[in-house]
Amino acid sequence: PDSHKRVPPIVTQIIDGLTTRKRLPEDSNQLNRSLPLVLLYDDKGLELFDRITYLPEYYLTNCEIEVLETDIQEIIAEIPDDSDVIELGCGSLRKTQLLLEALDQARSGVTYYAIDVMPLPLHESLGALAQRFKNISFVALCGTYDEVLTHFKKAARRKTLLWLGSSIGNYSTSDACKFLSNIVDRALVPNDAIIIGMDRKKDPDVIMDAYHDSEKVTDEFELNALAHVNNIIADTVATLKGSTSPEPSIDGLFDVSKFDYTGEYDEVTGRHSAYLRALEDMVIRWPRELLATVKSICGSEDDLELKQGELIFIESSYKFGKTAPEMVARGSGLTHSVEWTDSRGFYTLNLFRK
Ligand code: AVI
Repeated sequence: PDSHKRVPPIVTQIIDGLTTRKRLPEDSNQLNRSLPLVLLYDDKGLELFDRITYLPEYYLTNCEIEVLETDIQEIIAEIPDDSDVIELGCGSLRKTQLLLEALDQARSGVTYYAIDVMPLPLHESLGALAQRFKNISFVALCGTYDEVLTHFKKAARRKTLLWLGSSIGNYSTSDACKFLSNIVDRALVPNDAIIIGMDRKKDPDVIMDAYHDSEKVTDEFELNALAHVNNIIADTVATLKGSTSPEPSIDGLFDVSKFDYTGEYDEVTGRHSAYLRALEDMVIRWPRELLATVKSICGSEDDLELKQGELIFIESSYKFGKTAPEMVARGSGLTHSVEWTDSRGFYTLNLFRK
């Protein structure tokens, strides 16, 4: 009867998102089932996202690299000797290398901290970099930002946080401000800096192409969230049953082949929304071991019924207007001090100070 107590939080979030239809931020009428964004980033998802960053249509990465290449001297002028550079969510480090190369030549005593929730990619990529740069010390910190960042407030050294890749766009502006305020309070002292990559609003066709590439890597990336759900559910059921490896008879919740990926861009809010769409009517039965949890979350043990065409919301990717950096600054206790842009004005790097 109390088995739901042993159910991991991600499973309760999955059940809650699938059983209740919620309003998207800034959307007055659309109610959707949803899945948590983190489901996009298992090992397979990280690999697919890395492939996305090399696609010709996914201009964000190339624009960020262009800004880093063009304005690198101005950028590193903001980062003093003997200071800490702390990157939130480091992924493949392809872009960070540009910054590190310049710092390695022009500065002494800089320590680069990479913070990520995923231990493996973090150590692999950092090890190689640490070999190359002789004037920079490297530290990999694995954990949530909350766990890790508090440690920095006490340090006497100046700090520059990096939040690149327009990851801020995966949050609504109010959630981004909450996230940043928390970081500002926990980790920064006056004059510390944070550099944030922000993708700009632009021709909707360019944005739609970036999220609907011709090789369909994005489709694979978004649909992989369903396979990830299946793995999590199968593992949880196996654990609840007390067996060591998931039974082959339990393959999770979804038949992934019965879904496709669809997305839409709204020019007014600047939001690209990604959804997983049911290709036919389906009835999804909850595993017996999870029924108590399902009931405690939504009040019934009913099967999950999806109608053909029904959408499960998975990801927002916001694009920002010209005044957005000021709004972000105001909402999170920072001042916006510099903006660097690529030649097409597609993408900006923004320096904020506490
Ligand atoms: C990680 N994040 C900023 C990417 C984005 O553009 O929202 C993830 C992504 N989703 C689809 N393509 C890339």
